[in-house]
Amino acid sequence: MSNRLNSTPNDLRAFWMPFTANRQYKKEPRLFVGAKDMHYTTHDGRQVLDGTAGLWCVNAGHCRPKITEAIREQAGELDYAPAFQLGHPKAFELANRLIDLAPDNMAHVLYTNSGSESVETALKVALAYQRVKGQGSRTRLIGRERGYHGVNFGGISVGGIVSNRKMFGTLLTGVDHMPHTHQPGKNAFSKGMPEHGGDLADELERIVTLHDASTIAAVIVEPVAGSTGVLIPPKGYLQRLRELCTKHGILLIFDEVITGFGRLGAPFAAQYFDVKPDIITTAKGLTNGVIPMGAVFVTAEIHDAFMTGPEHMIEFFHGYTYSGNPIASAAALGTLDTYKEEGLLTRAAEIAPYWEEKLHSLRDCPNVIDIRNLGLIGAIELKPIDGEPTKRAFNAFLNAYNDGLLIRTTGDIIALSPPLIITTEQIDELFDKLRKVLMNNI
Ligand code: PXG
Ligand code: PLP
Repeated sequence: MSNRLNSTPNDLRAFWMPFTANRQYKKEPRLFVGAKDMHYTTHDGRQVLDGTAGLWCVNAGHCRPKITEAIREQAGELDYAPAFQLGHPKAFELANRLIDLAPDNMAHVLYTNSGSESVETALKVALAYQRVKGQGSRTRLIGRERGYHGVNFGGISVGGIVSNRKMFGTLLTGVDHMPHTHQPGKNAFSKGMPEHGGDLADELERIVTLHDASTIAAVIVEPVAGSTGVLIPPKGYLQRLRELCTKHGILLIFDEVITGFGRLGAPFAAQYFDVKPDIITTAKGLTNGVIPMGAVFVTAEIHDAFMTGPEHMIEFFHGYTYSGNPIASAAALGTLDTYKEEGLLTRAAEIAPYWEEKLHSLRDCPNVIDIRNLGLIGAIELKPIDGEPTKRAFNAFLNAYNDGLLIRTTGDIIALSPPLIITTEQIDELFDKLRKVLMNNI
């Protein structure tokens, strides 16, 4: 018998789904067939309130007309233009718009197609920069435990999520990790930034002592760790990391794939925390999640270091077929217009106090062992069921979905990150639904 599946259009077997319990899913599939603003429509015709902005990316809400129209128009005008040695106007226009929004030390943009590619690009820029500066011995990359930097080899090497690493061999060599900042014993139920743990940044000093600064190219961290289950940086932590990187000539990379484009109430976390990294990685909210695209921002100092040698020579041997793709660029411009017209890149700052109050009101629900928040991000950590880790949160996810609410779970942590257009009434609805789920013996 052939190994080929006898496929009909609605046969679910051929698609090996990403980060999914495939067998469970295919027994009890959940499909979205439509979306508008704060809601998805399911295949069985129900409305689901989007508590997660898709996967942290649909910051302006779903099917927004400016974005849809920009894509439609671009597809009819210029579908594709080669990315190497050629260009098209919207990629340049977008880069300028992004630099206007970015922290004021950022001067140039490299395009990618995802957060994972943004991370690979940033790590390569950092290594190559040290080399063009005559510091070729700086080859080490420092990440952090529980960090998520996408799924490609560089990203999982500097990342610190064990299940994303352990199956894939020895990864990149010359990588070290700082400790994560999660200290539930001291910081449980903190509102906003935790008091304890700022000194954990000094672990970088220990790593520098171990390897010597002359071997270290860059440190990469998420300003707020998202994927691992939302870890908010302790007070003073990011400032201290910046000081140590500057002192030792190490580049600081902020991975802002989740925090970028308004999630905290400023365009970027670097601005929210008032800490200036040397490189910023973005994706997701750049196009409202609608078309795959990422962008890496770098300082003038980094860019200019490459601009040497004969002018006909390529300065940086890196790029993707789809870097700055016309339709993605148009989608990003439509997205930035939408953010601007509706003040969405600062809206989280206005609504965060209400969000925080409602989120922390779930503290009395059974099995809740921690609640964390910043901007329009929230997390509820549940006590695992004995011998069945992740099951309680997964049950919560299924029950919430059936009750018309989309939440995201990692391990036994529920993560919330709604579109930035959420109203206070919808925040009430979200937490009423979630309370019901948590009270219901999951
Ligand atoms: N860096 C960070 C900080 C991320 O959060 C990536 C890189 C990779 O982006 P791409 O576009 O390659 O997926 C991410 C992505 C979750 C979740 O539920 C988080 C991500 C992706 C999917 C789900 O926490 N983060
Ligand atoms: N694999 C092959 C065989 C290719 O020719 C290319 C690009 O030309 C790639 C991978 C990389 O693809 P992309 O530029 O879309 O990342």
